Amino acid sequence: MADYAQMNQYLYEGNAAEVERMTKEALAEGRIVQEVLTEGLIAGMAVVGEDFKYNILYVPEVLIAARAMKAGMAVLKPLLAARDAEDASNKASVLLMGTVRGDLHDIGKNLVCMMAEGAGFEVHDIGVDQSVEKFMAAADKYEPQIIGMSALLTTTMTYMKTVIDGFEADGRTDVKFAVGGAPISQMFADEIGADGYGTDASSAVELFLKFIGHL
Ligand code: B1M
Repeated sequence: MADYAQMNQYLYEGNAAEVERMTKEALAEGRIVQEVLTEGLIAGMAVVGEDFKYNILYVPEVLIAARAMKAGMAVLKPLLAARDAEDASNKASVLLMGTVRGDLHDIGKNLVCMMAEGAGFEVHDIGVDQSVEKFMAAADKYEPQIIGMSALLTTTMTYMKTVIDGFEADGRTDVKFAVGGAPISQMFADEIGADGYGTDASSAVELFLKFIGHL
């Protein structure tokens, strides 16, 4: 039987091999992918976040825990990305995703990307620490209908407005902006003129589907 408490503990300790093994084991015994993700991985990372906040853990330990989380996510990725793959009707919809300038957090963004792929979107992930110029250059290249931005720091979340304003000043109003990340709220999204806010990866995908008129 899947022991999520033990899996959380391995993630906390940064034991990537055990997290990977237990993720595979949970799937092999028929646990649903969303449950393994939420209870096995995200719950473990929440404890890391708490202890990081109170200086019980420091950056190196958190980085190692993040590596363990990514090892588990790599096992789930094909399943998340394949879930609704038969719904090819979203295939024409292009999503550009990035974490904004000054911010190196990418785990949540990567999850949003995986689940959007699973919903049939063509996803272009430009990575972390992305400036408005980089978002614009990528938008020129991929012509997205939706741009998703992620920020995990209160010091970087304001840069989302810089990106939205930059596109507007350039007359590019044909794209929808979605924002998300731990410090983001609906109120903040409204304040900066974003078209929508996703509290987690599933609600982000629901929002993307609404943008393209599929919900
Ligand atoms: Co950082 N960090 N970190 N960190 N880190 C936080 C964010 C923090 C809350 C920790 C804490 O104090 N409790 C705190 C921010 C405080 C604040 O701003 N008020 C913090 C800090 C301070 C820092 C540094 C400044 C620490 C330092 O150097 N002194 C530094 C900054 C570096 C930088 O970015 N310039 C730093 C560094 C790091 C690491 C590199 C060590 C590592 C990142 C590794 C990586 O991402 N590759 C790290 C980590 C892992 C965290 C915590 C512990 C976990 C984040 C995470 O991956 N969560 C985090 C604490 C926390 O969030 N509780 C913390 C799991 C992930 C699945 O959730 O990212 O929230 P999340 O994504 C969710 C939703 O938010 C949403 O969907 C996802 C899935 O459900 N979502 C979207 C995300 N993007 C979305 C986009 C959407 C829609 C939904 O639409 C487009």
